[in-house]
Amino acid sequence: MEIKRRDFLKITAAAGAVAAVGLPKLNAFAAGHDAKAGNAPKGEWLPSTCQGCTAWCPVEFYVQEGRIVKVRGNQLSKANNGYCCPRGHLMIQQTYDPDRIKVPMKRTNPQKGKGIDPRFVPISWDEALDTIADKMIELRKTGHPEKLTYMRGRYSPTSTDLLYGTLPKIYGTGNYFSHSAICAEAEKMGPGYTQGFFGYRDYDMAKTKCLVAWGCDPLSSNRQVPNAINKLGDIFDRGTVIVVDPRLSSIAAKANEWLPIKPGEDGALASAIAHLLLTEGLWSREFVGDFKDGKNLFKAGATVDEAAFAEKQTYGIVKYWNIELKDKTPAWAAKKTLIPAEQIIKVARAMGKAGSACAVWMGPGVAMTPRGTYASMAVYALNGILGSIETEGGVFQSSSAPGTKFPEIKDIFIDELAKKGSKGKKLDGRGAKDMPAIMGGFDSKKDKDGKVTESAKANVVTNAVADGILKDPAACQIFISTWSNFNFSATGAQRWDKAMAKVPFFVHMVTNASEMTQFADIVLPATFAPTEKLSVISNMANLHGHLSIQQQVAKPLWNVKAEETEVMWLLAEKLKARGFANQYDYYASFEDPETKQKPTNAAQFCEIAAKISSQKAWNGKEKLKGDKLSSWAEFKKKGIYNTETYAYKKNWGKFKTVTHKFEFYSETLKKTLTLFAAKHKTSIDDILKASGYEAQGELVFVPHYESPKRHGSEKEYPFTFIDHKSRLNREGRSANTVWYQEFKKVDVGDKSWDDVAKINPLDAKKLGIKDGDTIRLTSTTGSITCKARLWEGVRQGTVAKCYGQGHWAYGRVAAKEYGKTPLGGNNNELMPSDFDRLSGATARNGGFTGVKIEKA
Ligand SMILES: Nc1nc2c(c(=O)[nH]1)N[C@H]1C(S)=C(S)[C@@H](COP(=O)(O)OP(=O)(O)OC[C@H]3O[C@@H](n4cnc5c(=O)[nH]c(N)nc54)[C@H](O)[C@@H]3O)O[C@H]1N2
Ligand SMILES: Nc1nc2c(c(=O)[nH]1)N[C@H]1C(S)=C(S)[C@@H](COP(=O)(O)OP(=O)(O)OC[C@H]3O[C@@H](n4cnc5c(=O)[nH]c(N)nc54)[C@H](O)[C@@H]3O)O[C@H]1N2
Ligand code: SF4
Ligand SMILES: [Mo]
Repeated sequence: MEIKRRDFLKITAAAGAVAAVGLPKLNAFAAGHDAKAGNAPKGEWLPSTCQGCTAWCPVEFYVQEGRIVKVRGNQLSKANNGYCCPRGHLMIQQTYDPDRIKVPMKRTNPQKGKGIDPRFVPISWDEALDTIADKMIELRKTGHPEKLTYMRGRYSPTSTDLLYGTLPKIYGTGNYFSHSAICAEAEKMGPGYTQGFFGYRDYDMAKTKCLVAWGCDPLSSNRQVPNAINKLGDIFDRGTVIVVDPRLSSIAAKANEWLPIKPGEDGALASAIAHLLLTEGLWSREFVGDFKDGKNLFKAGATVDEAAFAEKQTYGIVKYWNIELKDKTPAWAAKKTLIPAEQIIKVARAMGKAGSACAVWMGPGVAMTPRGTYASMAVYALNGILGSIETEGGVFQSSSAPGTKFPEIKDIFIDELAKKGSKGKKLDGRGAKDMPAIMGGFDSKKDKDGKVTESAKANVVTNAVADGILKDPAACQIFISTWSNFNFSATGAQRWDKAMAKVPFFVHMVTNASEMTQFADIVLPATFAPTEKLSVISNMANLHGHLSIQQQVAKPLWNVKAEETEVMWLLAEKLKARGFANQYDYYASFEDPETKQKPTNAAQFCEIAAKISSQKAWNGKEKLKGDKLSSWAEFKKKGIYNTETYAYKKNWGKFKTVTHKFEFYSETLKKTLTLFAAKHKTSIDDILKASGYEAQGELVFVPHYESPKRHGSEKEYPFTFIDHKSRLNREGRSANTVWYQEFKKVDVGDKSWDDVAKINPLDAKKLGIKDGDTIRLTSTTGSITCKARLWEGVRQGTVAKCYGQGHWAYGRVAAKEYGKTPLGGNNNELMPSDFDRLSGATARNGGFTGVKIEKA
């Protein structure tokens, strides 16, 4: 007898209900004090926001007698339907981590380097901020404020403006950098240069008939795990789940079709699927249009006359066919991708059948690769061909929540020195001929006389800052960084160890003394954002945008402060006392939207800032179609404002591209590159070549296949390295909790309390390696040691390893020996620093790292 999956679940659920009679209700906590639980103290659920990953989930903490004991999703959230993911629970251990930085500290060992004891000693907040202010004033006196560098790692989307958006501008440095280029910027190139939307997408999972998870695992990571876990099951009932990933991920293990692609060959697969969708007539007539006489002229190998096709919401489908797709058959792609042609055809047909209810969910595995811009465009373009842009079951631009910006930083707050300092060349080398970093397209500015100046945007190149410092150490005299750990999180991590050792004065504002902190001169203990910091977080999922409060849910045990608000206010006071009042004067000009009062201390400033940024959601003055809230107090109590549901086809006819269409032939990229090449007085082809791409001529402007790049010869480094996120990684921040270590085995193929490289058993046999052996992985950049895990979830010739372990600092749990010996090995010491140069993003995926494996 065959029981359908759904029926099976119904049967087991019914059986479960019987068995559960007499047991405590699963939601016992929700009721608060439960008589049956004995003398359990009364508690309450308090809302805040998790920032363990970029889902930024609205959550609630159950607090008993001032202690956090449990976590769940905010019951009012439409993004996560009241659930949090497994990582959400780790927040309790992160809050109460005994290895947290408890007070400000200063370094007493002038020597800096990996493994060198900083000999930190405790100091007061006053002494710490006095020291920083003195150094900052001293540097300004030399006339070179641009020698101060600020880098943010993770941040709050609103209060970051009070540090990242304010301090550099008023103090006078153009050297401020976000971590975003080591995050997922290349992913934005696909939707950006086709649809004019340089951002992360949302998905109508409740209606999707075919989900293609391509280079990501929405059940374990990516940007809306609770919603993905919640909705995936039903997609199987409606249609097909297809996964393109060289490694057997959680979602691949559940999928109807798993395509274990050869790393870095995603562009080939995308082009072949597009080829098949066109030759078999499976494109969207409503979105793309049709041949004028209704006859499909897309025949393999044959060029098509552009005049024969009438497009609707798109631009350049025939050019795309002629320039890239006509010869990219499934048989051609099968050789590149090692996916059988039959399977390519089968999945392309399933996608075509679902049509505009097929969502291609593209992730970093496609894009965060050398030359990733074009793979990102190629995979994303499938949504255009299928017409699943903003349709039922399709792919969406982010729904924005109604935030309010802080008051403008007027000219009176920016002195001449600051103006001069902000203008200089940036340490990250963005905009050089071989580093276009044009994520975002081009800018168009009109001056007073109506004259328009256009220029290509220059985006951040986070990982090149280390190179900038190494090239010219004198250019960085003061380095301030928050919520970051680039010595661990950035590829070619060894460069950061060298660079940070050269910085004469480094201030780190973090919760734990991780790898980067080992180089600090002053350490400032930061609030653990989700449980101790007041801010407002905005995001979207499940076709809703939201504003979610982040607040202190229990009194912090240690002397911690919020970096973007409290610390900035206190620092501004110190600078004012030294005769530089601009930052203070700017902050002091803020006004409480309810009481109209101006801040007079750090706590007031912090609260006023949160009120300003969230006011539209609760002031009753705006006509909003989402939740109804009537005061700041109500917003704080409920913790969330949800917008109305995102409307279908909202941007059809007005995409932010040059043509306002979905561009298969990107006039937007052409224009941006034309502006960029003109600035360098050279040709577009020359720029592409200098930046390491293969395309020349017209191919540059269409999504297309570029072959994968590899560091290390196949002979010396025969294995291709696959990096992926852990289901329990809260970015780089959870490895010092025992729950992370204890439950590490939830990563398919991994082991608890250990760090493993997953090797195909046939390869292991050839190498004479057994399961559990200690092995050494070596690349052109470095070596790491970990355990071997024999696992059939990777192809022969590849080796997969989770990112997250390998800490040599951070705390007693994360490191084998704090400050000295890592637990396992850090993938970023193996992966060389390389880029997708058109976006400036760091490469991590696409199998660009060749490694050799030896018994250690
Ligand atoms: N190999 C590999 N490398 C990766 C990735 C990968 O998948 N593989 N992922 C990349 C991605 S997508 C990203 S976004 C980056 C992230 O990398 P980074 O931006 O460097 O951030 P984290 O490593 O998460 O930051 C850790 C630091 O934050 C501090 N910290 C923890 N919680 C808080 C807090 O609430 N407030 C403050 N102020 N500090 C806190 C800790 O002390 C620690 O020093 O890593 C990237 N690196
Ligand atoms: N659990 C967890 N979730 C997170 C985070 C976290 O730290 N932990 N961080 C958040 C952040 S900051 C970000 S930026 C997002 C985005 O990040 P995610 O979407 O979580 O992506 P990664 O795991 O970095 O992407 C790598 C994926 O691509 C696969 N891959 C590697 N090489 C290739 C290839 O050549 N082709 C294909 N098709 N696939 C390949 C890997 O096996 C892996 O599944 O995730 C967020 N979600
Ligand atoms: S870790 Fe991410 S998905 Fe999980 S609860 Fe936190 S924000 Fe949500
Ligand atoms: Mo990220």
